[in-house]
Amino acid sequence: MKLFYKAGACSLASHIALVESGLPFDIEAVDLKTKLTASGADFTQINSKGYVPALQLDSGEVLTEGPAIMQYVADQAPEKHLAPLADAMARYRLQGWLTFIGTELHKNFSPFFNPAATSDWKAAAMANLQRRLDYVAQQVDSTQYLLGNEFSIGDAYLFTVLGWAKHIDLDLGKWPALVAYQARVGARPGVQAALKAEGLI
Ligand SMILES: N[C@@H](CCC(=O)N[C@@H](CS)C(=O)NCC(=O)O)C(=O)O
Repeated sequence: MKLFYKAGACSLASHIALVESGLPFDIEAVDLKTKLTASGADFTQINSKGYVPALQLDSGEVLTEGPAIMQYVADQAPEKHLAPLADAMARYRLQGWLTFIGTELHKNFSPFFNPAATSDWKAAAMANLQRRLDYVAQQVDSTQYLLGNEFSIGDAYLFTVLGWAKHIDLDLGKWPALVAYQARVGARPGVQAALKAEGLI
């Protein structure tokens, strides 16, 4: 398998999932401006949506959308418990988290990385982020990870988006539970390995 990624972008969550799965994989960086991969390939021929992450399977098939990629990876290594089994209630809770992180957090960070975003749009997104992070902080205050005491791909995704706060005017210090959570997830060897491979530490 090969993961197409950009350092520190949402593809980091899929990267963490791959490392935590213990499965063999390669990574290749993508320049999102030129849409060229590190080896010079036209990324739009790999993912016509032009964004990361994209996971090329050994069959040549390409899977896109972070939550789908992460669930695929988790299901290839069930012994690692990166996602509850497909028919368990906890799997639907995980999908709830992946949707929440994707739509309520990730996409409210997006205007801060979009040069065309207006200040009104950014202000509305920041207000949404503050409200949603209040909720997330309450949730992780009493448990180690999103689903309880076991790390899951939901944590890979939440950790990744929380990492963007330092690039915008969003001080996570307001939520000690989030700071503690970030440190807890960030200390995992698999997370450290993915950060290192992307040149982030
Ligand atoms: N819905 C997609 C969103 C992916 C996405 O937002 N990727 C960003 C990086 S975090 C990107 O590659 N943006 C560049 C672009 O859209 O051209 C997913 O969840 O995988």
